[in-house]
Amino acid sequence: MRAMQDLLQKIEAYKAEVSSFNATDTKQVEEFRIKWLGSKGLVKSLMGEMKNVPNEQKREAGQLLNEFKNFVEEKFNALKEATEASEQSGATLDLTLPGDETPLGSRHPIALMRNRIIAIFQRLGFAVAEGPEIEDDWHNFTALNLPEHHPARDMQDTFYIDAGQNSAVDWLLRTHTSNTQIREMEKGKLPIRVICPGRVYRNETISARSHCFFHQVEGLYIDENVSFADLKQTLYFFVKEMYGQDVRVRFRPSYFPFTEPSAEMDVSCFICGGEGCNICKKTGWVEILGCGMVHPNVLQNCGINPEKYTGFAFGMGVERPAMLKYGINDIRLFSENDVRFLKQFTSAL
Ligand code: 2U9
Repeated sequence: MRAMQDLLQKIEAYKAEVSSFNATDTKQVEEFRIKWLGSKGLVKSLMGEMKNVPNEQKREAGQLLNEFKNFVEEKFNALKEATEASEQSGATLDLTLPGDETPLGSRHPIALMRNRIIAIFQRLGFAVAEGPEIEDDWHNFTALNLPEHHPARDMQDTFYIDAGQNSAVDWLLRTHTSNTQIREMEKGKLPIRVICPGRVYRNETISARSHCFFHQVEGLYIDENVSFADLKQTLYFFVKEMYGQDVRVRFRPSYFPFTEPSAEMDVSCFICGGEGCNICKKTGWVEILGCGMVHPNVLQNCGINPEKYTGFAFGMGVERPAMLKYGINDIRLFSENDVRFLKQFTSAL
């Protein structure tokens, strides 16, 4: 009984070994033949074990052994045929062939534009700061001098988070990256010169022109004796680096609760050069950012003495300049993750 069992086990194991064997040249095929089918090979030695099998099982054992021998011979013929064919056609391994190309990802156009903006301000000594997208009411609104009943706080414009009845504060998705500057100011280390990129959320209907989330880069500079002249020079440098040395700039008075005085900055249209086109709505000017001197109340809210320190701040969206630069006509493309869209952009910074 045992002899038959041993034989069956060996045949199974040998079959697995033969099946998984592969050869790349005729030399390996010959080694295979000697090992399995040679006069001192494993098939012969298995045959020799027949003598230990009891008589009444000899017939069955002989059949199995014959099947196994055929199996090895078939494998040998197949290996021989394959290697001879490839050697005759000269298809040996060509080490000079180029390797498989590694597919490279690409940078998202929003990241490309954001990095361009950041790099310019970094050259002026601004550090990058990031803050949370889920924020409390203080850092997003109250500290920024947004009065309690300001329309921006409305449920219509802001995504509030239901944190349950016991929550001591109102939680929301930040509506601008200004929460990050507030957090920098609260740290109490002066002077401050930071640039704050990030995603912000507003409760808007999604269309080709607006989305319920988008990206901003905001900046803040606080020190003794910082003036509106510093603000203008910093932003002049930025636009000339961004849109070329010939670009013209104009400031228009504006209003933001967190800056006083406040302004919006336009550049001469970089599409038509100021002649008038669809992008600048025939005005020759394109609005690119808002700015102003930090309101004394905002400094005070963060424990900074407005008698001693002053500062300027500015903010801009990333989507619009990216759409203009890359000729993208629908803001929704940025968040659809369609590879046909994404792969059109470079993998460089
Ligand atoms: C602090 C104090 C002041 C940031 C500013 C703007 C003006 C502005 C908009 C541009 C287009 C937002 O993306 S947008 O819709 N931003 O016009 N942002 S001043 O002022 C600050 C920020 C933080 C502590």
